[in-house]
Amino acid sequence: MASDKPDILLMGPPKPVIANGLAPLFNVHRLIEAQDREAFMASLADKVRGFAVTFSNIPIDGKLMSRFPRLEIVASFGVGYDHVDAKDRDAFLAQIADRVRGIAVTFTNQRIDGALMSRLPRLEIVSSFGVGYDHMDVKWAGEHGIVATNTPEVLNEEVADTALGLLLCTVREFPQAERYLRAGKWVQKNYPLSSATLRDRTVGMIGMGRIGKAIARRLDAFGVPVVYHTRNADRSVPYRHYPRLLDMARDADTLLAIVPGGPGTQNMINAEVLDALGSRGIVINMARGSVVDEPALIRALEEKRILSAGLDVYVNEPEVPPELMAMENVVLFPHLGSASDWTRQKMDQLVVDNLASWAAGKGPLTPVAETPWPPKKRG
Ligand code: NAP
Ligand code: 8YV
Repeated sequence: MASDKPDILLMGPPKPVIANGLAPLFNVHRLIEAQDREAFMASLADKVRGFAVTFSNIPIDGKLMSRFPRLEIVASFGVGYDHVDAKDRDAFLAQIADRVRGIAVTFTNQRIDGALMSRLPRLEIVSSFGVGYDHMDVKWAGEHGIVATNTPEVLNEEVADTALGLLLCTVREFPQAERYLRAGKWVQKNYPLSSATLRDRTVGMIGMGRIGKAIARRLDAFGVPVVYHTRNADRSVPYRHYPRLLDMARDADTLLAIVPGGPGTQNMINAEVLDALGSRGIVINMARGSVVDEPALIRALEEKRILSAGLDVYVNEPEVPPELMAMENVVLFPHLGSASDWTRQKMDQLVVDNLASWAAGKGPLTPVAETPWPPKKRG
């Protein structure tokens, strides 16, 4: 008996979360497994209604799309669609505009702004990967009756583990010591003692939300005093609250940022805060690059007005300022917070689950605060 599930052409590697997520809903045809791809596509030309593209290096051009007259949707990995032939890009968006009701965002490096969303008049939901959502204009979405979802909680412990790793690496210079050993220098002389230790430090956390609490719990276990700055004191934690960041920077010697990005936190770690932190000061940024005034941080490090920094995030990722790259006293991670296969799969799954729950009429699982469910009427 013919199945009434729509036929989908899966292009690129069958990533488990995507392939398994699609399998119960669609007849999935895996291009990668075809002996003769041309013949395989020709045999499916009259059936395929959608492409699922699992990597953004696969060119989706007009010539390819025109081979599938029933094609309605190209669901691509990544929100960037620059792998779709530039001259076809507008046509592509226009072609799907009156059908698209949802966007699945699998990486947070592209903006989902009003200009993009307004091109899709039937859009109801943007299901995004990652807990941070400063890449989306959620205000615009909320005003236009579109719900945005993120992937909170499932990554808390992983990001907290990474934060402790980055803190330890920065304070005790572990990456530098490892480079020293690999350069064959240990046989000549011991690596120098680290000038810093966690033993005499107080960590001033900027942010005490889901991930902040998981980091603070680890610091408790390490015997490191914690204080924090947020806009609102959180009565559920025992740490001292500072309503003003500047006051906390004066009292603490280590700042660890784990707040959302966006205008509310833009450049909150600025020259004044760095000077208040002082020459023993260490800055750990697990939040977003925008939270730190990067040029001011570079100057403070160059002029030794603070001791060092450990950074997981940058203003213009994946570009890292050459001044930071050249410094020995900083530790630089390539945005690793949640980057284990185990945790990323949980985040991917929540992107799928939000869409599936919405499609089943039950509402999305984790809408962001700015776009509560059910949405207000379209403005
Ligand atoms: P959350 O539970 O919403 O916590 C956010 C915390 O930041 C709250 O304590 C909040 O307290 C505080 N905050 C918000 N705006 C503030 C402001 N203007 N000034 C001072 N404090 C402010 O979020 P989460 O799940 O812990 O995630 C936090 C952020 O971490 C994400 O948004 C993302 O940017 C970042 N992150 C990075 C990675 C990575 O890979 N490096 C991974 C995951 C998350 P108040 O509301 O009381 O101010
Ligand atoms: C993401 C993150 O992996 O969840 C977040 O906010 O920063 C990371 O966990 C990163 O945004 C890559 O898309």
